[in-house]
Amino acid sequence: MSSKKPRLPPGQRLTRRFPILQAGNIPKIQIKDWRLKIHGEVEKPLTLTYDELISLPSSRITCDIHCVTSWSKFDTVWEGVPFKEIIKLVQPRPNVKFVIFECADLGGQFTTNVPLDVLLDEDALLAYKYDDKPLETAHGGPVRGLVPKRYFYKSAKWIIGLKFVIEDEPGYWEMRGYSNTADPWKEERYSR
Ligand SMILES: Nc1nc2c(c(=O)[nH]1)N[C@H]1C(S)=C(S)[C@@H](COP(=O)(O)O)O[C@H]1N2
Ligand SMILES: [Mo]
Repeated sequence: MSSKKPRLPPGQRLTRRFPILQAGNIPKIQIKDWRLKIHGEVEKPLTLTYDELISLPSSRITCDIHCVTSWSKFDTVWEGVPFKEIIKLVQPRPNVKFVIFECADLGGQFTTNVPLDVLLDEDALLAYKYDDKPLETAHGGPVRGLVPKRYFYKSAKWIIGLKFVIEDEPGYWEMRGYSNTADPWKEERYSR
């Protein structure tokens, strides 16, 4: 008997395409105008330009992604700054438990919330390349969050802010019936 974990989470279908999904319109952000404001409960708040971000230590990872609408895509290749590097720079206060990803779309109203411990994993990135090319606008460029261990709505496109918080703040989809924890392996699609 094999106890090997299947590669496709429960209820998912494999796609070879890369669907483009967002709640509103795709915002246009010029790299020269892009800023990432890192704030909240941190010792050293910081605003990064694109050049400053890409000069930080980076990693290139291959991972599978899983959308709550039930498509999964295997072996996606990303490059970006591991979230851990951001933590080193800003030094969250000891009681910080969540990070709110703040995005440029929906007039700045799209957010998603991720527990800090999930972002300590090596595969949690601020991604600026996909398939070894600059991240396309449609997929969240210049920079998006990548949190492959959660459904893909936790991977925020067009990020412009990271807010470190003590109390959880459910984001756009999390307030609209989707799971706050969003673990594809437990099939946590909807909130109860
Ligand atoms: N800023 C922002 N990020 C977002 C979304 C969004 O509407 N706005 N949608 C989420 C959802 S539901 C999914 S499935 C993925 C889709 O990413 P993709 O278009 O690169 O496939 O982005 C996530 N991140
Ligand atoms: Mo999604």
